[in-house]
Amino acid sequence: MDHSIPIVSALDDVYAGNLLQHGARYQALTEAFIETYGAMPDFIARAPGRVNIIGEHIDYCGFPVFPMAIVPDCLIAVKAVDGSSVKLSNVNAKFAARQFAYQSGTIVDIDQSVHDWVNYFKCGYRGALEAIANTSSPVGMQCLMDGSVPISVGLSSSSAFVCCAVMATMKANGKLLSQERVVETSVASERYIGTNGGGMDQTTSIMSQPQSAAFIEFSPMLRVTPVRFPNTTPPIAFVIANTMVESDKAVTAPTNYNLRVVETRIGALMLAKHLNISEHSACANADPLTFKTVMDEYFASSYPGDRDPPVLKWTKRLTAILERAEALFATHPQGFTLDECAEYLSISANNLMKLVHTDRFPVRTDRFKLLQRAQHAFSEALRVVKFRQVCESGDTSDECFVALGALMNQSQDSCRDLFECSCPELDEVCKLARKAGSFGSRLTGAGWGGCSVHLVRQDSCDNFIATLKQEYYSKHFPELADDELKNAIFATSPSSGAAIYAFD
Ligand code: NG1
Ligand code: MG
Repeated sequence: MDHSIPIVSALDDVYAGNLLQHGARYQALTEAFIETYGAMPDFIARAPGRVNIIGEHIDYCGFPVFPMAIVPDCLIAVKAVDGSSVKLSNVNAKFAARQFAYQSGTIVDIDQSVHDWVNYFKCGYRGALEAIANTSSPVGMQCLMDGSVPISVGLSSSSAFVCCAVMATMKANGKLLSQERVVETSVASERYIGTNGGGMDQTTSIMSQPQSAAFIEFSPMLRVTPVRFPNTTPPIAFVIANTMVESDKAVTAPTNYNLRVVETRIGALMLAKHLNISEHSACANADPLTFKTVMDEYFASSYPGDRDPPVLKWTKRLTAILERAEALFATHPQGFTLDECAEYLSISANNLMKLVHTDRFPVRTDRFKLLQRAQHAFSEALRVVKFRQVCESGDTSDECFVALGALMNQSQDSCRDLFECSCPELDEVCKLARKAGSFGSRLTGAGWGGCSVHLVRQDSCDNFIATLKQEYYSKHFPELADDELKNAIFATSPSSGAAIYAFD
């Protein structure tokens, strides 16, 4: 059953608990819109950023993840006008105004080689028009954006922007589709930028419920289960700390993000062959084969664990399939060359690259480290289901901090040692954070820089932040101004998902 995007005319539906600070922001955006375009906007589309608590680099493997939406978000004030040109301005003067016209046929072309901020809007605009099948006469749009998600730091500023552009374009054309359709459109749209992303960020931005994290399953179909953190005393708090190391996924994709996607895809193909999973059923649908699909196919016939409670079933399956993956990949601990993979699969190297979409997302490497990537993916999936189990166990003792924190620390070790998507600054921040009282510290988002997330007791948040400012920021970035520091390290709690704010 599909869910609809909330249309609200009161902000407390969107910012439970953070109302005051945001009322002023909407007021300022509306006034700036009138100044820019000489009229009131029809509506303001809102899509939040997200922090991934645990479950890294496994959404594109088809495994469940555990992120939560955060208060920082992307706002786009919109007025539909005659004609078919789109005007896009930004309250942040750093992003110069842009204008483009709808071109019948291609709708709008996106030059991936130019890293221009308008490309993210164009992705959403194009995806939305394709989704509502209105590529004949879209309305003209006057847009003004205000983004408060720090950019390229792993908090999904890019996905918040694309989701917001999708909703804005659909709403302006009078066809705002369901949450599920907006997610599907946004995931496909963001790939026009050139990164072969999974669906975690867009799903979290669009489908999060207030005061809850989201247990997101992608396969066999998209399913979001709101999960509240254990009601401990004092409450659990999360602090986000940006290493200030820029990691623009769109730029480093061929040796980082997109390469990891290809390694897990090739791993899934080889594992399927190793387990004699028939090509036909495993690759039934057009989507590339994932580790999750291989695992489901492998146990589809008969498996004793079927009637076990969820975590026990997951544990049995993931442990069993990881053993088989290790048996297969341990022959090449230094990694496999493309030819070795193609030979194992009895297909040409060219066909293999096509099968894993490197024609659209080129990668650069001479070895695919399949053993390490599989070990991370399967073990991370198990940590996610265990994390949810602790949250839903009903236990509200201090033990929750320790159990949840330990899973986050294990995730960081696996990201650093097996998936190799950490960096020295992230490792340093996590070490300092644990010394400063964090129960669990790990990178969040794609990694290779960007943000980290820390599980702390709410009553020690301020001391924790002060210690990290002392131990990390004042040492490495003494020139950071106070307002930049406010954006670099901050406490956060689950925010609600996307909404359309319609002036009553
Ligand atoms: P960030 O770092 O927020 O761009 C990326 C992917 C996610 C997921 C994480 C790693 C996109 C749009 N986002 O997030 O799908 O794979 O890395 O867990 O590609
Ligand atoms: Mg992103």
